[in-house]
Amino acid sequence: MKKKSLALILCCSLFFSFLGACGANIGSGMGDHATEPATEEEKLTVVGFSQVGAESDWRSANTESMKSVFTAYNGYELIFDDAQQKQTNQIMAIRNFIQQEVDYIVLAPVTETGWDTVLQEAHDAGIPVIIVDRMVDVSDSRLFECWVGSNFELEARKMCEWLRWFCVKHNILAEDVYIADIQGTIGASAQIGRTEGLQKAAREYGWNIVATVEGEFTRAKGYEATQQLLLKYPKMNVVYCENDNEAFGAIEAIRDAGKQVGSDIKNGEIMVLSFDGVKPEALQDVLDDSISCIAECNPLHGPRVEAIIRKLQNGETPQKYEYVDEDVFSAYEEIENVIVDSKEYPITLVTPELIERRRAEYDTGSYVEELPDNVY
Ligand code: GZL
Ligand code: ZN
Repeated sequence: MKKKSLALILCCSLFFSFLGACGANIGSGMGDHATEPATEEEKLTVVGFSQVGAESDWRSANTESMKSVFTAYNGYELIFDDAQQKQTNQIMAIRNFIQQEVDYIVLAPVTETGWDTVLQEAHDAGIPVIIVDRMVDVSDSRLFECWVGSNFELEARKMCEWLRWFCVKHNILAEDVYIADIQGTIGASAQIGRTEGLQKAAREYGWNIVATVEGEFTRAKGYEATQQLLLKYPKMNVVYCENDNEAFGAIEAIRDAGKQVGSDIKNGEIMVLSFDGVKPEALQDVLDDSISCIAECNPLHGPRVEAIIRKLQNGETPQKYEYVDEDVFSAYEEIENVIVDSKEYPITLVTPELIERRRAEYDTGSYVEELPDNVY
């Protein structure tokens, strides 16, 4: 008997120690012991992204670029928040990210000011913050790791150089140019830079700015603003829209008022200028001479932000400010480039082939920029 019971005890203890070794929950009266912690490579990097809203095609493409990169397949968990263009919602989202102890916070700030307090909270929580698109105006730039975005005033200066050359080539005198500026969201870096660039060029070249009105980067406001401008300023012959969605609204309002949209301002057409160039439809408008020139604003920040996070994870120091590459689109082959601060920027001629290529990229969501290799 003794031998048998001894053998039984021995094989039971062997059996239980075997179970314990493979982590099975053997109800040892110690309560459920934790499941195995995710091994290093399985642990996803959690990124909290506070996005401005969904006011424009640009914004949707920017969101798409981030979502297409920060996937579980790539080792990320993305917590996405749409702030409906309200800073209070963005501040709330950042505080939620801090509570959830995310690994990184990405902020696309709706306007430049009002971020010091909440970015200090993220800093104190030891969560790195990356700013994308517009700039934040904070007292201490250590409150964010880096920024990825556009040089908005440069976009405007390229646009205004194009307009200047267009006038030269078509013998249009500066005093015969009457421009209305339909601004983007007031206080957004894109609005500040695009408005400033136009103001400086108008002063330098002698153009008349008949009005500067708010357009909030939306089609509806672009339509509404243009309707009023047409009534108040019959001499207006250039509508400077600070993004494509405003331009789409302006084009519709000009046509609804029975006027002609186009670059032939000497013969009564009203020229529309715009920024972004994201959707194929915007480039089609350029080909149709409904929009005379678009200064591209590149929304593809996803791959660049991901490259920054990987550098931070590797203990490297990414460059503080990273400007994305941007084009200028026009249908006028007689203007091949513009010069700003003695640097030459080529003008990309819009053709049906370019539009088809852009449509294919856009429709298949492969609208992901090929990064210059210096970014990785
Ligand atoms: C520019 C971005 C602007 C776009 C608009 O980087 O902030 O906001 O030009 C968007 O289309 O709404
Ligand atoms: Zn011409």
